[in-house]
Amino acid sequence: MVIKDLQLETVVGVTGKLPVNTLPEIAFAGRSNVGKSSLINGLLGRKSFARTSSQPGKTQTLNFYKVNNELYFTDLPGYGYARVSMTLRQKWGKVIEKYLKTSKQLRCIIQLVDIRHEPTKDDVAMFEWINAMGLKTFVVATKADKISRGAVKQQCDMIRKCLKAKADVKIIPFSSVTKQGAEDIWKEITESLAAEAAE
Ligand SMILES: Nc1nc2c(ncn2[C@@H]2O[C@H](COP(=O)(O)OP(=O)(O)OP(=O)(O)O)[C@@H](O)[C@H]2O)c(=O)[nH]1
Ligand SMILES: [Mg+2]
Repeated sequence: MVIKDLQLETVVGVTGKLPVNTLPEIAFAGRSNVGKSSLINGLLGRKSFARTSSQPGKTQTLNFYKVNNELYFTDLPGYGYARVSMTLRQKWGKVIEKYLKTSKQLRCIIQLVDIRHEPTKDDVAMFEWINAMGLKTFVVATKADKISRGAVKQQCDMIRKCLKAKADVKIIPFSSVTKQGAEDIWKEITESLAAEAAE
């Protein structure tokens, strides 16, 4: 997709009101520091449009990025960030859950996991929840530049097994450094938008 227009349109905090959008939404879920904001930048061909940080917990709001007046990317706060107080974590969890449950425009949730490690308990729980809700999903294994090329397939197989992802769920390795995987991810996004339009 050629990116002509980009806007951070809505920012929702823990007590904020969720927007009622008319364009389709694609959400990015994953634990803190896994690379959600970096993936968004990679897909949009921008260096630092979505704010990233080496410190976990950078994204503390739901950010709706409007792309070409065609769709939204929803950048979600990361889960599993221990240094945020329990109360705040619970509040975030509630806002995220409310969004994923009530958005009428959500077409797909991209589940991010770190390609180097076994998915955490939170990753598994999130993935199970997405599937139980019947939402369309696929997995992006981030930071692929940090392992050898030969290890990529092996790690993706390990991730599939841990998440108990069915054979038709894609697991796409991605690197925000080399941008490997960006095209395949865009293809999945475009397909999930087209699937809805055809219904
Ligand atoms: N080498 C490498 N580093 C990456 C990659 N993706 C993200 N990072 C680094 O990982 C750190 C966290 O990235 P973010 O994109 O801010 O992660 P996030 O999931 O948005 O984190 P929160 O907003 O805290 O939930 C940053 O230092 C990034 O530069 C990647 O593909 N390769
Ligand atoms: Mg972020």
